[in-house]
Amino acid sequence: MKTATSLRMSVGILLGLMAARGACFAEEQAAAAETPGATEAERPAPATYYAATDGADTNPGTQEAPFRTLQKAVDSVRAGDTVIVRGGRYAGFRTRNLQGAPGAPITIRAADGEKATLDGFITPSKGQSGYVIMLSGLSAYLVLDGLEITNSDPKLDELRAVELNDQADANAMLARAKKELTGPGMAIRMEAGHRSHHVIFRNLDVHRFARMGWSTGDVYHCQWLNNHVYDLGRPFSGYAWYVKGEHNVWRGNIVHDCNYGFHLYGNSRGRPNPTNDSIIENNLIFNNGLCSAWIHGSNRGLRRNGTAFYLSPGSGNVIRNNLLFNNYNAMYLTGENKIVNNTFHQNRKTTILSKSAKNVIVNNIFCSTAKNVLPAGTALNNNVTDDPLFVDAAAGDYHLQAKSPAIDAGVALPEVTEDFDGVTRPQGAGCDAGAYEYKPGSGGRAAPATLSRLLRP
Ligand SMILES: [Ca+2]
Repeated sequence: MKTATSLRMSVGILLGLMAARGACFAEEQAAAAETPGATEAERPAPATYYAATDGADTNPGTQEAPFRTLQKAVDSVRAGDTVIVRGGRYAGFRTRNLQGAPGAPITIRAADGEKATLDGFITPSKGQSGYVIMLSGLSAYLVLDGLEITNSDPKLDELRAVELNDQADANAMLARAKKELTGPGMAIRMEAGHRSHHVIFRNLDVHRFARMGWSTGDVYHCQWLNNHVYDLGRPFSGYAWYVKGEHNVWRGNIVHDCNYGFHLYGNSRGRPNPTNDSIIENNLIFNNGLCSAWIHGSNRGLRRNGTAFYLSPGSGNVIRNNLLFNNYNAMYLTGENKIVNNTFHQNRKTTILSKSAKNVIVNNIFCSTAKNVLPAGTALNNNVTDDPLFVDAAAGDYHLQAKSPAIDAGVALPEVTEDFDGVTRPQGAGCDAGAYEYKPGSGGRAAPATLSRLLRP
């Protein structure tokens, strides 16, 4: 473990974290140069606009006289403003160069306790490349919070239900899908080539798309927090996240029943902009890798495998305290990353498939019939492969029983100071393997409530 490589990586990651928490970056300076308008001192007081299904776009957008569309609301905002979306169904929106400012983000959120749904099927678009939300140009300092984003196109159910026995069936169904699906295939797109940054997506419920959740070009210092993302990538091959860039964070997301879950990519053929120096932590990642009929370039076929977490190319990423279970392939990696204190359970084909010996794989639980496929020389230490004695995996409770062999089986890592629940590591004689640290005498800690609910038969 204490190799020169891992120490060098630790320093690199710490530097990355420090950079992520700093205030001044080249891309922000570039963004500031592009951002027209007022300085902080000159900026008017932040406004709050409302959208409601009984509103009108001729209204002023106040709580008493709300807008009808999110498009009108988004077209009205400036840095620091908030849009509150009342309960009900809405069409999506498009923006260009929508930018808040440091300390004055533009926030678009659901009203407290109300279910606000952006449904792509309200304004259907031809072809599966459409999206419910399009963030064109350079987007910066935005927050999207608490919204449901989906596509209620009933054709999706019909096409997904077509029985596929061979290539000819798949081709015929895909040909129909291209013609007959009219809702957009993606939830959110951030336009490539603009280095968008500081966009936060949190508490969103993104589901039921034929292709993707998010599709972006390179983005920086963006965060995905506590989103529920599911039912994506069928019948076309697709992803919950198709994202690249640096210093991004995924934390606390629940990702399931997708073809691919995370697809963190980079440009091919040695060009720049891989996925670097990002943090992926405390996510629940399960039932991904579903079979999807697919079209990829000129190739057509039945895609029988998918990967829950795909990262290539990219280095300096820390993947910690995640639970990955019942996926087809759990994880694919190249580059030089840290995969530490994750719990892998009942993944089916491969657990970690790595194309690089420089990935550091430490303190994980591997409890699967699936195997790791790793190059010789990979730093593979302090992982637990014996039955880890989970409290109740079937109910989503991956805490450790008192006699678990994972207890104190790990090594102390500077990147992992807490567990999935936020409990300080280590407890007892040393760090545990897996996403949860056993805390003697703490009584039972419950499984994540949403996970328990989802797994309940
Ligand atoms: Ca311990």
